[in-house]
Amino acid sequence: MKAMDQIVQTIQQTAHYVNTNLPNHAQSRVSVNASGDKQTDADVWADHLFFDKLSALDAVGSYVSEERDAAIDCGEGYVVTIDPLDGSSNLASNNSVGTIVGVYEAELPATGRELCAAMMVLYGPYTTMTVARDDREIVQEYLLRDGFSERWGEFSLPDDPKVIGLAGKKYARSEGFNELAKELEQHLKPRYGGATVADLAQVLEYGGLFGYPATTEYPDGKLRVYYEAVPLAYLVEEIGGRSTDGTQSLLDVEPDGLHARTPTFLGNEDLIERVEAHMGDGS
Ligand code: AFP
Repeated sequence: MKAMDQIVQTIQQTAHYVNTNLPNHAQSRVSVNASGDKQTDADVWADHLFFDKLSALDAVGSYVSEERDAAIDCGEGYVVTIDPLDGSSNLASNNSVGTIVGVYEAELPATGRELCAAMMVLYGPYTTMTVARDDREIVQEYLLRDGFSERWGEFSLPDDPKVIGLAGKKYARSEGFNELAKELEQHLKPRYGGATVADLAQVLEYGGLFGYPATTEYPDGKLRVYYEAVPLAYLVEEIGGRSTDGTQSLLDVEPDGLHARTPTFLGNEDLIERVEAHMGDGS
């Protein structure tokens, strides 16, 4: 089997297991990890599952997880970055969570231009997995049920945007950003849930904009370059959408460490242009 197929299948199989066993983590305890982020028992559990399965593959040379301080060397092969359980604070309220994966042929540090695949799993009322690969023409969505992964459809982005999901408390965001948000929210329906994969899924279904800007609490934005922003930007750009950190595509961001953060905006081209026009004037 091709090395990339091994990785995709392993993520699918592990996601099935995560999906089936998430109820055991409904009341996950919260602690703080080494980089100062909240970490639940479920984050640690999912990280161990994905590590055990991925590190056993010949295809994987390095495992780089949001839940770990450093990359784990597994031999020769692709560098896999992962947020094993994105949005885990949503477990307490029984809202959706996800898994985000990036696959690099290059060693890190690298920009998103070096990605050769990205995937996201959404554990919602049903579980889906979206896969973008540089050796495939289309971005494929799979429905994961009864232990199988069915090809479900091709991913696309509607031209006529309908929804907007913006993070951050108003008082913690810049005045300029709040002005832009106010303008956009006149025409787009606000939809924000606090798990990037789930929030992005709404944008991909209905068209629109997802954004986590810089705030006073997170001056560089909250989302991690390697584990959230860049792999999701790859998925969105592969289907004709755009991404930005305010001035450039997220695929061009040069992270200054494994846990670097970035302001993150993903969605329809015209909305990303409006974000860039607004932020370009110093807002
Ligand atoms: P958790 O995994 O700690 O729940 O964080 C999720 C996340 O990194 C991302 O998925 C969300 O978009 C963002 O944080 C939500 O942050 P706020 O709680 O500040 O809205």
